[in-house]
Amino acid sequence: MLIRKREPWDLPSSEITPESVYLNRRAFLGAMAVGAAGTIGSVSGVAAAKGVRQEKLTPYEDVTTYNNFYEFGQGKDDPARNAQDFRTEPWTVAIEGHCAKPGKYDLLEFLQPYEMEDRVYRLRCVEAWSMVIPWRGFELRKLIDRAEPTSQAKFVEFTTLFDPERMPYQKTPILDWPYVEGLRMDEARHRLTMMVTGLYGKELPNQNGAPLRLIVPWKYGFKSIKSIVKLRFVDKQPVSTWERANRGEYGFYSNVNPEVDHPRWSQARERRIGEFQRRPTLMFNGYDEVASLYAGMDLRKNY
Ligand SMILES: Nc1nc2c(c(=O)[nH]1)N[C@H]1C(S)=C(S)[C@@H](COP(=O)(O)O)O[C@H]1N2
Ligand SMILES: [Mo]
Repeated sequence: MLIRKREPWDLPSSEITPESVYLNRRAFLGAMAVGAAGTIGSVSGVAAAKGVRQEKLTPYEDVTTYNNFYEFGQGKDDPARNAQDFRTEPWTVAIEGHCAKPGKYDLLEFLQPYEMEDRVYRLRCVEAWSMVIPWRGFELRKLIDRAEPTSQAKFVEFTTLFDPERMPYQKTPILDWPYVEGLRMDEARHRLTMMVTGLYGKELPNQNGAPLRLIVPWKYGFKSIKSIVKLRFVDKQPVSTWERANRGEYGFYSNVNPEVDHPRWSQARERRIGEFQRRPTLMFNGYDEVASLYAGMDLRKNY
């Protein structure tokens, strides 16, 4: 049996509290969008999971009703409403590019080799709000190892489903579809980087990126691409959707760096969803252990 040191972000399933599971179940029964605001007060007692410095979990109802997912609209409450009927079956995931084991898999077959774990990570949006969420998934590096990338693979490019019939705002030009993101190979292989299939111990709700998304906790939320259908090993730095939309505002690295303001607002502080007082934003969103990935890089230029 593998005995592993308990990390600050680990959340044994037994510690996903009864309150959160209860809320979760109720949400799945349809109380999700309507009336959510009225119950925020009652969930403030959700026990803080060990880790992420003992911070309180963001209530399930906030996590699933305050979203960014432009394929389903630009308003924070649009995804919860507009993604309700999004079909995630069948779902295929393609592994392409510079690797020894490319392939195209049905989702279940694709996930089969991986044991899921629950981890509490902060998610910090470039819009200066943040949440603390128990994600369920596996380390991306395990997937990368299985694909056996060649020495030409310097970056991983991720692509969201393109299907305007299923993702209605892809019929509009608000972004250059499909949504694309990328990580440098060492960022992708960092043990904090997760492929995610669930939250609060349950399947990923559609509005949070079902059935498969990325979570990179030290970067701004937009790097955590949703509803992924393709991973591609490439030799050149991918051009991400947000860079393409506005190069002056969104760079490739997009590390949380409170010292670099967004051109239109400060990044020094953030509002934790469900709270009123702003808190200072931490470098790398508090995940100091990734600092070595950027040693020698100017993180003001490589924003
Ligand atoms: N495909 C896709 N992925 C996406 C987005 C999007 O619009 N489309 N929005 C991003 C942004 S800006 C954020 S902050 C997070 C939000 O994740 P959440 O809704 O689960 O909190 O998803 C990211 N992933
Ligand atoms: Mo975001």
